[in-house]
Amino acid sequence: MVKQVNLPELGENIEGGDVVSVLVQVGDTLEAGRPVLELETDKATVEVPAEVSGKVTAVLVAPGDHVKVGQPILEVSEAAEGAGPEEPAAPPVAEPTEQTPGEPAEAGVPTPAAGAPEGLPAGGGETAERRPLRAVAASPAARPAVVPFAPRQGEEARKPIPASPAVRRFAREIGVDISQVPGSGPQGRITIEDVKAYSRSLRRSAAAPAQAVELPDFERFGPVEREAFSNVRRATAEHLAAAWGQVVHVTNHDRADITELEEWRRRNAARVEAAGGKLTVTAILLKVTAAALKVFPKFNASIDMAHREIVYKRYVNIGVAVDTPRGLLVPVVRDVDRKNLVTLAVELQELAARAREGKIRPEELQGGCFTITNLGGIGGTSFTPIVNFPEVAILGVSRASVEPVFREDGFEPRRLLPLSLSYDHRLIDGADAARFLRWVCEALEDPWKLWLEG
Ligand code: CAO
Repeated sequence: MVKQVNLPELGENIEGGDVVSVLVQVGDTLEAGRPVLELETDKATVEVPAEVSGKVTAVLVAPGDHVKVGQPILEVSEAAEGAGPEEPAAPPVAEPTEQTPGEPAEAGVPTPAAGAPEGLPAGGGETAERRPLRAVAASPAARPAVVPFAPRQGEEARKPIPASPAVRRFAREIGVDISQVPGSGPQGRITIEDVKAYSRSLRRSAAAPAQAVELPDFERFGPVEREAFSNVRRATAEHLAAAWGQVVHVTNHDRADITELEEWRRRNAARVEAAGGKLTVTAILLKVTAAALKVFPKFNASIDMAHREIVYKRYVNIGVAVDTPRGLLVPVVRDVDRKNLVTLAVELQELAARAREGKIRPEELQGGCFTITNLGGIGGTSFTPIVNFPEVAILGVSRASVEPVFREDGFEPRRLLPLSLSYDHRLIDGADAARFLRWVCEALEDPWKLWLEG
């Protein structure tokens, strides 16, 4: 029997993507789980696995096609044995019926990715099973651009949300946090129209900073070429524009004397290499920054403007910007405060390699509390990194160089590492930032500080 295979649910807030390559052809024998498509979504490029076993009788998509969740991609004549169940198409969003208000609050529902079309689930309907997907690239825009990310708290959280279950389900399906939606009905009751209007306003505010400004006719001055944005580039542009629009950016610069640390690094390089890692400045900075985040918890926080609250994270996950052929990716090293330097160096090397090879999973790009971006391997004396919103600070690292430094007995050649800390001035004062950055510098100069204070 020939079965139509539809594009399965790909994950939260993913509604479809562009086909990068088709990994099967007519006549191929499929096994459930084998990748059939490489699809570039606005979050990641993922390999879509087959959900059925059998023989491919038709390929319904080609590279460059835009495919939506639920759209047919293949036809397969099912194997008599061992065939897996077919993924159902994404259910259409039924027009919800109004019901009695008074359901408990639902918290922490992420907002939609910019550009999710209205009325379509932005991925992850409540009944859809999540499939394991292998991401082959992703952007920092894996985060929603405008994020009322914290749950309602205290008194607020105990108040019922005046919306019917169907309206709440609709909000959940399109990725809207119902607790943020202003209701226009009697006693503030939230209707389906309110959810749609709120979703539209989020998209507008997310897109606003990146909105098109009229350009001059460049061809008047000479020939030009145009190239369409990839999904990743579009999402990156939107995320950074939204971050730029939200965060009140200031950057502090400082320099750490890493002369002794550099000798220590070279002495210990072989040991870390034997464990499969590379003892680099970035790995060392992971360790030092994790300790600094414990000493200065405001840097390990987010701002919840909707509730006028600071959200302190009691975990330390640090993202590291990696330069890859598909663009900038920020994989996250988890629980950095609980790992030794050898483990961190191995993990960093492995994550960066997988990011470059396009093998990072979407969830590995989420959950960061703070970001390190090291351009020192390439060059530069300082820069002003953009805070990876909703984080509140990011550490930029430039190229270490040997310079004459005046010490007690005159000038000495010392290796100095330039550091640039950008932070959100809404939460962090300049003095806080200077102290944080100084602490990092002093810990690099005298690692015993980690024992004493870290
Ligand atoms: N100063 C001087 N040398 C540096 C350095 C620095 N700040 N940082 C790295 N290096 C050196 C390393 O020591 C290594 O040299 P050796 O091989 O002689 O030891 C070499 O540069 C390459 O280092 P690396 O890149 O392999 O290792 P890393 O762990 O320091 O960095 C990573 C890992 C992923 C951060 C880096 O490879 C990378 O991708 N950086 C770019 C990040 C980026 O694009 N940021 C911009 C984001 S904002 O648009």
